Amino acid sequence: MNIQTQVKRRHFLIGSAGTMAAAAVGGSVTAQNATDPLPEYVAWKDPDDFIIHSKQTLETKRAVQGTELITPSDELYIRNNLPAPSEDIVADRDTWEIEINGVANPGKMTVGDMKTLGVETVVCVLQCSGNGRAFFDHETSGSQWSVGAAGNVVWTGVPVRAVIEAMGGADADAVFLTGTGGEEIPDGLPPETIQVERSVPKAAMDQAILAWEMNGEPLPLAHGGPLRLVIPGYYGVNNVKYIKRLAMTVEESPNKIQQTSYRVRPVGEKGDPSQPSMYEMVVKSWITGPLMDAATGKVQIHGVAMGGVSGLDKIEVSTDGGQNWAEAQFLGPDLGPYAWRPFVMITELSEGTHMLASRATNEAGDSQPETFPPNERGYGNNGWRAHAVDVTVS
Ligand SMILES: Nc1nc2c(c(=O)[nH]1)N[C@H]1C(S)=C(S)[C@@H](COP(=O)(O)O)O[C@H]1N2
Ligand SMILES: [Mo]
Repeated sequence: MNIQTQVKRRHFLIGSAGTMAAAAVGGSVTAQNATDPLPEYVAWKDPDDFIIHSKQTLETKRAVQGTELITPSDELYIRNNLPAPSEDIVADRDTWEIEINGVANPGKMTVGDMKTLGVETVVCVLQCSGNGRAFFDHETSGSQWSVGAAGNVVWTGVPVRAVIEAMGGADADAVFLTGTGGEEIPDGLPPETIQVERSVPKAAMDQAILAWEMNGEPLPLAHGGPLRLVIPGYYGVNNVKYIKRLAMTVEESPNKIQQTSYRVRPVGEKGDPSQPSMYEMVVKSWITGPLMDAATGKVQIHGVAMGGVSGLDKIEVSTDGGQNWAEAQFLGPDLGPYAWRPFVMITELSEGTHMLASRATNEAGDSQPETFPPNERGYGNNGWRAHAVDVTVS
């Protein structure tokens, strides 16, 4: 049996339990067979590139990530808490209007207006808070992501600070930058229970942009077009898609997704606002090949590494389950502190089973721990052991 069968089997077991639990509470998760066509809004993606957890949850396959410097848009994972809005909202992109509050001159601004204020390009990892959740031993509700709820993306848009300045500057007492998603909330449901609205510390304004372009093309609806808030270095959920309101606020959003969801707490405890919110990402890496059996002799071990909110210092690889480590090489250019870097190491593997692991260290001096402590929702896993792969060489 090769590693892929083992991993799949484990994920299948955990995954089906998770899906059933989610369906039981929310009723909104629809199990999807891999043979079903992809839903309309993501029909331009290739189902073979993904593990399809649900219509709103597509995970990029580990092998597909390979040594890609930039994740092509059609390979990027998808995570929607609510059904995506209609394609109509990207029909005339420059007329998309967002409301801006918590500034000296509150009002509305269109994407067309924003394009005259300034433009920046930033490369950053987009990663779901639950990426790596499937590797925890305890039972977690939520999508059983392994490594594929992450990609490295080129975003282009206007710096948030330019927009805030154009509106006369932020209110002096503002503490947070709050973005609201443009999904329609079904009648009868209190918006605060399901609306995607996230608040991040206002210091994130230093790097935040409102993006209309992804990987050099107009931002696809599925990834938040016509306009998306991008907070480089912050977990996926803070990167609000189809943003319709941006506000400098004194308080965090009262919505569930801010108050009690995405909170790190011990296993068995409920979420509450006193617990840490999923904001800044941490140093992390994983091997993307080989994942299956290999032949004896020389092999190329490769993967991807990210520093979180700091650049990468080094990446090490172990072929013996973490007893010995050797430095691997980064491949291609360094695209900044928020981007990931592919890495490779060419080595010789003898006959037998080898546990291949990778461990990244960032410029701040943080290294991946051997094991990341379990937490109720399975957020933030960057333990190197859980991300290792067993490869049998014969
Ligand atoms: N408006 C809106 N923004 C959203 C979401 C959403 O459901 N609605 N999901 C969030 C979560 S949890 C993640 S991980 C990322 C996923 O982005 P992607 O689908 O472009 O990969 O978007 C975030 N922004
Ligand atoms: Mo997410």
